[in-house]
Amino acid sequence: LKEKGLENISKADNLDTINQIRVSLLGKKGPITEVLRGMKDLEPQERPKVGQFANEIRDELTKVLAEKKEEIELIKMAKKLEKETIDVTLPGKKVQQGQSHIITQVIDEIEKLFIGMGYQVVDGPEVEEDHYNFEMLNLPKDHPARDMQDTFYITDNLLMRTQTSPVQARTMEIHDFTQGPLKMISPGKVYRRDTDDATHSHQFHQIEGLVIDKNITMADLKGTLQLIAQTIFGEDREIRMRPSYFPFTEPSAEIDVSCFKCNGQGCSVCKNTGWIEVLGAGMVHPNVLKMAGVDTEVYGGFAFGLGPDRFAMLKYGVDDIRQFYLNDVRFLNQFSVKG
Ligand code: FA5
Repeated sequence: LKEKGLENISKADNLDTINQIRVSLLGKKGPITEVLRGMKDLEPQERPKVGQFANEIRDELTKVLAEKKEEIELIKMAKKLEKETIDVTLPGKKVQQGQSHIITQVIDEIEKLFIGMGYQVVDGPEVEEDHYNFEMLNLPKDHPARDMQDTFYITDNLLMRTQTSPVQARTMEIHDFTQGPLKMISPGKVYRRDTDDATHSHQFHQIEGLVIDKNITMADLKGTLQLIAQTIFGEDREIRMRPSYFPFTEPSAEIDVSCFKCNGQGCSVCKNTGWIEVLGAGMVHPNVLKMAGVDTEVYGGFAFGLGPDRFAMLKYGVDDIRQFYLNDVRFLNQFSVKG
């Protein structure tokens, strides 16, 4: 029985067979249990011998079964590991990398230019008080020019800022002129109840610029604006200054840039004029200076507000502003930052 059992065990190659052998040899109905159970029918002097012999066989078979079981489990594990080997020569999956948005790139470029000229970059709230968005900018309640910028109101006195100009008022109010002139830019999002079309969005960006010092003239403003246009668009793009009106500047001007590939013939973005308006500017109105507590006998300055969305359209030949807000990566990936 033992020899036969050991032979069967050594031939077994899976756990099911091992289990079957264990049950058939050592189970309740197996031969060894039967021998042990039949001891009571033996002569008393034979019982210890038979008992010891049966126990020895049972212990040995139990031990060999356990060893074989372990061996089979090890082989099984080795086979599994072999199957799961990683093929290091397979090409990996490429992780999609993000990049800064085309408008952020334009804003960064303009910021860099102004930081280089000693301007500070100031942040302001997007949910703004009527007081700073309009009143401090020479636009009292009921002023007709408020209609120039259709406003999203939150309450009577709170609104989504329609322009970055309130940051001018906030900064002027706290600037200590004994420490030197004020030179700042302020980039950020602005909101208007404009109907979306190829050149208008209800949420867009502006960069405000403000310089307050002694002896500032319109020539300083013009030179600064020319520098911006040349830096962003290159030498070959034309700019023109048109007289305009803003309640917070006097005199005021609007600046147009010649359109991409329009060659003066006109194109869709420029509504067949060959030009697109990219910024408003002017000499800071004395009322604005006075309201912020600036001494108009000593100080004056210029201000401008430019639209980076329009700048990006012109720089890259994008013919619809809505492209910037669709978050289509096929579009955005075309403007990856180089270097
Ligand atoms: C202003 O918002 C003035 N605060 C600018 C200013 C600042 C003038 C300081 C004088 C002194 P305006 O509404 O023209 O002006 O907007 C300025 C620029 O924002 C425009 O030239 C244009 O480039 C951009 N812009 C205006 N409306 C939209 C719009 N709906 N979508 C995209 N860009 C716009």
